Amino acid sequence: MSETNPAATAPVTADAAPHRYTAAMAAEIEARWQDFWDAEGTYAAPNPKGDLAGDPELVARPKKFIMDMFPYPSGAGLHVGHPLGYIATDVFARFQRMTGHNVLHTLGFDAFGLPAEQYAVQTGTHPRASTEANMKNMVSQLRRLGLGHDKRRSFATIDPEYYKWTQWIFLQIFNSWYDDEAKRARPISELVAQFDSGERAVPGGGTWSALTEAERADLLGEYRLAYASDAPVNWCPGLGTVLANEEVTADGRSERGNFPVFKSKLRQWNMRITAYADRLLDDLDQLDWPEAIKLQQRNWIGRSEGARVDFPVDGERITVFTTRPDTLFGATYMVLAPEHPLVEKFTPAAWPEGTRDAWTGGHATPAEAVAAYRAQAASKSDVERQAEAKDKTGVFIGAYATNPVNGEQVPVFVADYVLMGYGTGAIMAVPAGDQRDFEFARAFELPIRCIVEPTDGRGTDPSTWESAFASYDAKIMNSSNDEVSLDGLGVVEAKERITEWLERTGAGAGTVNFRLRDWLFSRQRYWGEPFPIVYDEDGIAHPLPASMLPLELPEVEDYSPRTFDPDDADTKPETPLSRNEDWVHVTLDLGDGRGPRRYRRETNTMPNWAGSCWYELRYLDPHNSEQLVDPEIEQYWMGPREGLPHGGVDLYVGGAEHAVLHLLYARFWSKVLFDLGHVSSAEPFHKLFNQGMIQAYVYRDGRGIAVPAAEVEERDGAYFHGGEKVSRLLGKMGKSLKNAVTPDEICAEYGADTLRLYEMAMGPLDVSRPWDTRAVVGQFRLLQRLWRNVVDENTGRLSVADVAETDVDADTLRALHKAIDGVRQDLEGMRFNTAIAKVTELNNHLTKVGGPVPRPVAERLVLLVAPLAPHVAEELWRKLGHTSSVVHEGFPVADPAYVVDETVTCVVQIKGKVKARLEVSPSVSEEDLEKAALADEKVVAALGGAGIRKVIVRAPKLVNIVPA
Ligand code: ANZ
Repeated sequence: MSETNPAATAPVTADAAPHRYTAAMAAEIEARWQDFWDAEGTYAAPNPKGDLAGDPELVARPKKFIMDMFPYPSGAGLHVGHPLGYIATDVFARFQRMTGHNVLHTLGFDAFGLPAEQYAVQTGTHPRASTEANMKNMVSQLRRLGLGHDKRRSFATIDPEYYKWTQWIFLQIFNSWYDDEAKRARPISELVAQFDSGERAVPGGGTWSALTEAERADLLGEYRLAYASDAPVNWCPGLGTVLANEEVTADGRSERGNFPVFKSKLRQWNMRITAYADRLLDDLDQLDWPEAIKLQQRNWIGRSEGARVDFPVDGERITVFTTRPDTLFGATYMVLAPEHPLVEKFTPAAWPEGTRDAWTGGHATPAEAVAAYRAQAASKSDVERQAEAKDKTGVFIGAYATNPVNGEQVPVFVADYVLMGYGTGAIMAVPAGDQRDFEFARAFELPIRCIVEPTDGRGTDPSTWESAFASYDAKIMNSSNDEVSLDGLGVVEAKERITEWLERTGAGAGTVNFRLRDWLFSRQRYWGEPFPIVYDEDGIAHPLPASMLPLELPEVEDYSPRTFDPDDADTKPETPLSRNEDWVHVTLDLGDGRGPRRYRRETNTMPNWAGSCWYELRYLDPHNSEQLVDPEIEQYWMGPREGLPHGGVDLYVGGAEHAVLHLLYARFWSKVLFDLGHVSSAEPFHKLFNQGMIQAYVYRDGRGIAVPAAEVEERDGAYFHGGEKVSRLLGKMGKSLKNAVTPDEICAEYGADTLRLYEMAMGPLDVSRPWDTRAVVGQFRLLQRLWRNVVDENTGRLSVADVAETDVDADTLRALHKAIDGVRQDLEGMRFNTAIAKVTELNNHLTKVGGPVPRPVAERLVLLVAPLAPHVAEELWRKLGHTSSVVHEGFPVADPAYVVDETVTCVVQIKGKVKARLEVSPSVSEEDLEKAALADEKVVAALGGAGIRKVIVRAPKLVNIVPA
């Protein structure tokens, strides 16, 4: 894609030939076929039953469910970067239709949530009005691209008929618990039955029937998969809402808006996603997803194996989580997170005898020291607290705990480097083995005991060390008591032995800890799904019966969020829905035998991720008002496939930024719905593909301000705007950087088929690529040549030679069948750029041969192009005399006789000198090529038995061997 493409300056419209393929002709053809497809319902995918039932012959075909991550209806509309994935799935879906599949492909809108709301607030319009206007605009932009969507299946998450079912799923989750033994969710009524019958003991003793209603509600709240809790949450005053961990960046700010986020105790709804941590982790292995995304999910779930150890304190105990129980003999103090609930309990009225000045922070009493330290910690983000480089701070709480392994009394501190949200919020500190503990111990003059023999020559006296010593390849020392000795063992064996001892003596147990936290599920927003929950006069939460769904969003005078000074951690959220008193306070008969009563509605709304947690299911059966989805229809599209325990969407394409948000949440909901018997697949998306980004050049003037890219001129490799030299850097495309190019502009100038080809030809789909408007014309010219190969530009009539395939020259047949074979494989493998290269090659071959193109060749050329440039393909197919749409034609099949295996020559060098030449397949793997080279007679002879130091392989053309 050269900037100085000579073709770029040639006119593309003004031309003598009256029937040449021009932008005007493309516009006419495209509009006509888009109307035709709509009128004919060409892309309707039939269901096996129900209101979308259809052609049984199509239903009987193998199915393909191909899906995009649906868009937010943003006010800015689409730029050319947005449809990259949509075009790719469309090409793939069209190819699948032509290879005999019943293809479900459609697109809805993810229309609740912050972006839509912020846009509404900025423009002073109601979110529904602005969201709907934005959707309308995007629908027409997308229609212009000729995407083959089954429009009957489209919807927006803000449609009450859709969010009715989002609310219904919430109720299923609320009304279930996770049975750790059965390893699945079960209805909460079954748990109640267990408590009631005595099969399961009521925690704290007593019987179920003796509990008050409030006590029962509290107890069940400990089990429900959706529950309200007072745990510290991420409070973002700048946005005026609480956020999930997944929405907080690595440096402790809001992913949206980049505001500070604080830990604050607020009663909020949560989803018990942690119950599914193991399954979310294990089932990843079965998914056809990019490894990078799987890795991100694995890291986010963060499974650590270790032990819980109890340290007694005054008849109570502090439980810690450690991944290194083998270092227990080196634990010389303990740390509680400042927010730890036991801190108050263990803090005595006065400093104990002999407390060092350095430990008190200069405060008169432990309570004062702790309160001051807590206030200081609350104003920091988790990341700031954990920063490696930072000076370690903390205060002694005035209490000592007993190290169970040696009976030693160890002081207990609060320090902010221990987080409440991980493990148990308490640690045993092993300064010799953990760098943070080491630094803290140095700062607070705490003992450091060498319990792992250093292997780096530093010696076993920690007073001479400059850092902790951490290694898994060392031997334990100084670690024995009367019952157990770890001395001389390696880390792995020592862990096993001490865990055994902990379990035997009841001092602890082996355990697995996860980094994953429960999903904070409420937001202080207007523009989201209302919770189907009401509270009675005692504050007990009751689910609405399904018959009361959807619970529609009420009108409020002011829907904007209440935001605060971004740095003021002491603020409290306010929900917009609470402003509508009439809606909040209601008299309802919930049908639970209690008759009509006064209730207060929940005024939080669900997070914007809720609607995207299950939308794939609604595409299947979009108008069902009786069920989430008909089981037979769900089974047809999503059911488990051969050899795999799950089914799911066959191809899901979207950006990599959703790795631990949407993609984790949607998997969790699928698993709950699966456990409760509503769906047949425990995974929503079988194959995931992340498309790259379309980047664009950003031009900045001397002050660093972006100037409109369209106005920049290039002269001798430099860039100028209004005479001033400007800098050029590759960046994101967008309005704010003044470099957005819209699909509308490109469609107007060249047509949608050209835009589609250009986007697909830019490079491999998963790689980011720079947009270059000047290069688009290259694909336009391809279509012009294609047109010219089939149609007489002067008369507009078909100009192919009506001959049989047997009369076609051998060269052309070879070119044709190689192209068919290659394009077929490329489209199946989603290598759209190389598929286009092969079509181009065939088309150029026909141009070069000259004369009318033989009909058997022209027809197949058109079919090859059809998935990529569907409008022009339809038009040419019609011109070729067919009366049916090209969409359901069979994709050409290559005749193997003409697809002779191509080979390339690989040079084998030894110490840089050519010793042999091999004929190999162009797609040979590096391993195979290395083997072939080393096995070659000439190479073996040249090596003369010498060993090999190194082999450098550059498949398919070069192998360089360096003998020992
Ligand atoms: C003793 C020890 C000795 C530790 C040693 C490490 C090295 P991962 O691997 O991430 O699971 N830890 C536990 N809970 C914590 C919390 N709430 N905040 C901060 N740190 C916490 O890390 C687990 C280790 O991190 C635990 O093992 C604990 O320190 C610390 F040579 O215990 B270890």
